[in-house]
Amino acid sequence: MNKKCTGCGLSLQSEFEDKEGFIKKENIDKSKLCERCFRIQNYNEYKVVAKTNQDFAKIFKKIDKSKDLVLVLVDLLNIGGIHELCQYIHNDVLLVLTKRDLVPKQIYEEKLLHYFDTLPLHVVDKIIVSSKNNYHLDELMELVFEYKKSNKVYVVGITNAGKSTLINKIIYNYSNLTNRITTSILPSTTLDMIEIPISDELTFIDTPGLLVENSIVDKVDSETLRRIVPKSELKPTIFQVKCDQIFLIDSLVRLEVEEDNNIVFYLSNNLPILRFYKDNDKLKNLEKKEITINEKEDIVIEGLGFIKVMKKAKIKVYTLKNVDVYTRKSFL
Ligand SMILES: Nc1nc2c(ncn2[C@@H]2O[C@H](COP(=O)(O)OP(=O)(O)OP(=O)(O)O)[C@@H](O)[C@H]2O)c(=O)[nH]1
Ligand SMILES: [Mg+2]
Repeated sequence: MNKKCTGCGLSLQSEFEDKEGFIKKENIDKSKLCERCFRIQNYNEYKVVAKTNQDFAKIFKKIDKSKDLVLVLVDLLNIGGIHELCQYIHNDVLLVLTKRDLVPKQIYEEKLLHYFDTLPLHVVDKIIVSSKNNYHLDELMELVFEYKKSNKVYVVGITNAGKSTLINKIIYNYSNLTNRITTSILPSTTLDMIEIPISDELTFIDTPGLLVENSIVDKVDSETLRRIVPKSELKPTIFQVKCDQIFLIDSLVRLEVEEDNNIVFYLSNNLPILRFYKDNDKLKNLEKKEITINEKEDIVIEGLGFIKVMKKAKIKVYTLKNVDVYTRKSFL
């Protein structure tokens, strides 16, 4: 059998129920989706698949051998992992910064675009889009036609960057196709390449996303994940810190700030932030990291969000085991 699931790209099979691509024998003629995609699309029920980046490296090699244009998608609120992705891509790249609707409106787009100037990629052009709001999608299509060298255009990125959502919007806006690629808030939704022929001149190819190691997203249950993933424009929360203070983010992070400072939290609006003026033991059982941060840098908690700190400081961050915490030049 060589029929592929139109949701995740895997070959369909009806022999092994616990393996990927499974579909019941009686459904094979009438359905285009494997059971996992059917359940995500219809019931929002997700079965986690254990993938590694080695599984995907083979797929990326195929892109590298081609001369086709590649759209590299970067989720503006989750830019971790992008440097790892760069090592796989040596084609011409159209850099597409996604999920504009989640970033505060007043942020200058030029500044956002500028931040990615030094990526080790052959970037022919850059654009900021929102698939959710149809923002700049016509402009994106114009750029694709301007720069494509063949009929094939690959869409790559870190898992959850929004690749499949973007292609679904393109299918809806610019083609007569009716299929829908599976999308979800969980990592590794797309599992193999999926070719989407938009017209005779243009086929988009969706690809599985690269996994970011040590991200919080694969260390929490699905209910917590729903709170972590931002759904609406981020409302930054600003705190003026005077002497020792403790901040708790949901049940996921404890932050100890010891000197006067101003700090801004960029997190999903659904994550509660509590401030304490007196010492307590809450969330002290989490893994502690001592971070030295310079002025106008961010502390990134991989997969959760980031915290902008205005003055040089030493800050203690407690969070889940094996979640990366690091500093970077301030982004927003
Ligand atoms: N607010 C907002 N959410 C978006 C946008 N694009 C995608 N998303 C959400 O981001 C999550 C991931 O989207 P997908 O399209 O499945 O991401 P992907 O890059 O295909 O992920 P993998 O297949 O796992 O590599 C989903 O919950 C989408 O609804 C956008 O423009 N705005
Ligand atoms: Mg996908």
